[in-house]
Amino acid sequence: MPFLQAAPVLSNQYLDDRVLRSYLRRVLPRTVLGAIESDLTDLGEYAASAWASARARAPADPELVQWSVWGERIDRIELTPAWMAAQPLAARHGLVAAGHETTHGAHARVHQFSLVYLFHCASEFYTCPLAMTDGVATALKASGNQRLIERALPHLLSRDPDQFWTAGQWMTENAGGSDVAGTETTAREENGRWRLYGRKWFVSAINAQAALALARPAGAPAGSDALALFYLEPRKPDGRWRNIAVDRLKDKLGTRELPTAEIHLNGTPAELVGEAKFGVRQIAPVLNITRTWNAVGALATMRRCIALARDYANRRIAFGKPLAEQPLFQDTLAGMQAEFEAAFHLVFFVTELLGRVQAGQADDAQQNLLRLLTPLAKLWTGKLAVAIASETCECIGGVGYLEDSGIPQLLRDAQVWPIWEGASNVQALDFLRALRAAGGLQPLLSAQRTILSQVQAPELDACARAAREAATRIAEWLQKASTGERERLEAGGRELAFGLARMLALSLLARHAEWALRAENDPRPAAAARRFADHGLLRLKSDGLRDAQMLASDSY
Ligand code: MFK
Repeated sequence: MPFLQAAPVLSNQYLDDRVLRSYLRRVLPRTVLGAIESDLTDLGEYAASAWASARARAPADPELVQWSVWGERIDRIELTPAWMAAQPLAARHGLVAAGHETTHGAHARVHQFSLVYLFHCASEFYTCPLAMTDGVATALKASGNQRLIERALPHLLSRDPDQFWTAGQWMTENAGGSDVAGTETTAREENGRWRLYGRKWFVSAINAQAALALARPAGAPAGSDALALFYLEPRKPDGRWRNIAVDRLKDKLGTRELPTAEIHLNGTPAELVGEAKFGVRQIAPVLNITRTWNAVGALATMRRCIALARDYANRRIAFGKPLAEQPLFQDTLAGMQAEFEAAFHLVFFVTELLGRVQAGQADDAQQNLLRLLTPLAKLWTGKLAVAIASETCECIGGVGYLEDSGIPQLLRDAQVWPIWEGASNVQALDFLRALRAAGGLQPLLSAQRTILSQVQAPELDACARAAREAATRIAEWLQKASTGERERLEAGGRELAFGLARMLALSLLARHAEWALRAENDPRPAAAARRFADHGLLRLKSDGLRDAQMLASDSY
């Protein structure tokens, strides 16, 4: 018998998830958990079977068919099998709808994002158009535009696959993805109707039935305030494009199942969402919702990677025993688990806040907290997912580097989390923007005090101390940085954001660990908190602005 390696296998991804199940038991009333648990179990089963079936077939990319055999320009996009399966599944399970339904009150977002977390990897990034659909529904509600609300929301929030629409967010142009002030797409009013002309450079949800797009009304001045937000439906009822040419699909490092297109708008009819300016402000709700999806998707990547590495470690024998029994491997896995577990509690805390804000149950401090934490969660989890996916490749060794093991795809896909929806530095700058609006760290620090007041167990003493010390150091750093040159604060923005995210994540994990010790007699969250605290929370720069300028401009 030749030597064979055993492939990692996934079991039901809900039933097998200690972190998610324990968290839901703490935060959800028993009746709510009872009502949603069979749905979560179904998606957990789907996640496991989708992983197995994807291993059994050749990978497929979507294809753009630009011309019919008869010479007509059709720009048809052929989707992958996983995407064809995802559309009805997403509608039936209410992947978007659950976040907006009132059945479970302020718990709507925890419910929805538990579904998203379980579905993401199996969906092969169908969660991308779903995220934007959620964002567009949220922005339309905020706009108060009754006509568009009545037109689009019954579709965007439908659980009926025949009625369900997805929606896109068309912002990025050649001139820039981060700095949208350079938007060149023009809106012209022709015979009482707005039409859009220009080129959108990264259109992720090209198969969506609706979209929000930024454009500059003809004659409006330069700059971002003059941009307006438009709603459009890209296709006619017969499926033909409304004056849109799909130039090509992007050839991407990862997320290859997701058809991301370059398009030209050649007079596409559109409708103003609000006033004919301040479009960035109007599209901001989309950004905040999709950044939350991003953080949950990054968590899903981490969880998938760790589940595979752990299963593999139980099967793989080296040096006479399973990897899972070898101290250094155990330590490696423990480090990944601790980081993931802390990130999990931060991200799901954000979903709790979002649910409360949406249900009208949040005070000003909680609203500020949500605004501050959304970019922090997106920034930290995006980077962490890449690190954990990379470590997973290494855990699985040479086979983890082989395409058909499915592991390299996790790493390539993970690399998108820190890039799209605003790269890490954009999140850091957005955090500084939100910090200015909130008037400082107070909402964050007082939330942390409340959370840590619930941590009493001696096993968690060191964690609570580390979190408090980090808060003090951050406040001192910020005080100093805020009194100096503006560049100094900006240059330190990324590390400030990481530090705050890790500090609050440790506090939240410790609070959950306290509960798990008492309510579930489970010492594992406390072990995760101790390990996470050991990793360290802060890498604040002392005064590196001049050094950074020198190093950044380095040449021979
Ligand atoms: C599971 C799957 C998940 C996700 C799938 C997603 C697929 C995504 C494909 C994409 O990547 S789509 C493109 C994503 N693009 C971005 O995220 C853009 C990144 N750039 C930024 O976020 C910039 O910060 C921004 C474009 C917003 C800068 O614009 P401006 O106009 O130069 O900024 P300014 O003047 O500071 O802000 C204008 C207004 O918007 C201000 O309001 P006021 O006028 O009332 O003062 C800001 O406060 C407000 N604003 C900006 N960002 C905000 C915000 N308000 C709330 N939340 C925010 N995040």
